[in-house]
Amino acid sequence: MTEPTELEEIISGLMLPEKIISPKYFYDERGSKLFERITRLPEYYPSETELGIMQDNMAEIVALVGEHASLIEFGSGSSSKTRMLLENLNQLAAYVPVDISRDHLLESSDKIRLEFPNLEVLPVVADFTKAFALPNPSFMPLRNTVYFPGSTIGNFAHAAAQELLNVMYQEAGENGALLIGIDLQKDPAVIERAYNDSAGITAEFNLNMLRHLNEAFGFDFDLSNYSHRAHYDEDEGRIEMRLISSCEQIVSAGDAEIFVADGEAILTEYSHKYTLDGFAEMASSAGFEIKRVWIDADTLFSVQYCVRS
Ligand code: AVJ
Repeated sequence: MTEPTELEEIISGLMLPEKIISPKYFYDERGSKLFERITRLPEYYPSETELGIMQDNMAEIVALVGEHASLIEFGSGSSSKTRMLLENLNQLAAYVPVDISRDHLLESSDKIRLEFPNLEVLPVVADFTKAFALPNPSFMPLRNTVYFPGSTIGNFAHAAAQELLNVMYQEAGENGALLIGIDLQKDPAVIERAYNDSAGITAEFNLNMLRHLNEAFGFDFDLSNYSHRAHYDEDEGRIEMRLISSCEQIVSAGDAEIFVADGEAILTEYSHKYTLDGFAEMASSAGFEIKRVWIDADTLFSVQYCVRS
């Protein structure tokens, strides 16, 4: 059996009784720029809060990671948190960013090389939801530290998040560790504001997904017929982002035609928020022991250091 193409996958998602498009399609060039703008919005607390936590606890983080570690980032590593870590960690054996999007990964790796000329940067093009082979740095690392900032794990439903932690455990290897950003459950109003910003950037980011599908896969979505909706489901502990159709319409790509009803929703993203216990349980099922949890004064966000137990 051959694997479905990306286009086939997108079309099957749109044929489901509850239409869905994967959040990975947010991030074309325009989408990545819009996300960067989101991270600077006053309402979008996660980015600034996580950066602050890292800043306030950097000495301890550096001591825990230790010398001659290999830092394996799940994602392409263009964030300011990554740069701050690289500036502070002592004698890293290597920095290994892992991302599926080759061009983006190699571009950001080149930037990191320019900024850190003494650092061995070894990008890996891979889908990090499945186990992948690690490169061999010139200096044998004393340990692998997997780095996964931004609470990006929140995009994954429970089973997939658990599986991702299992992969991280495997990649960390003997003696390895995990440094991860985890957004916390809190007043729903605070969370909903972060995904319904007053400048409308999150709405633009959400709608841009349709533009991306038009450009990359030949869909004919009319963006003016959809609007942004983000709702926090307190029982599930997650933000659910959708695009709502404002009329009855048909969208097509090649031979495929998809009927969209007036008021129908397309689910574009889950962003799970955790309790400390909830994340601890998942981490421990994967085989990690949580050594340290840093939290900001308003208990919005956490950065956690876990070791293989
Ligand atoms: C990049 C997945 C962590 O879930 O908060 C921001 C993406 N979506 N605003 C998040 C996002 C809407 C973000 N992550």
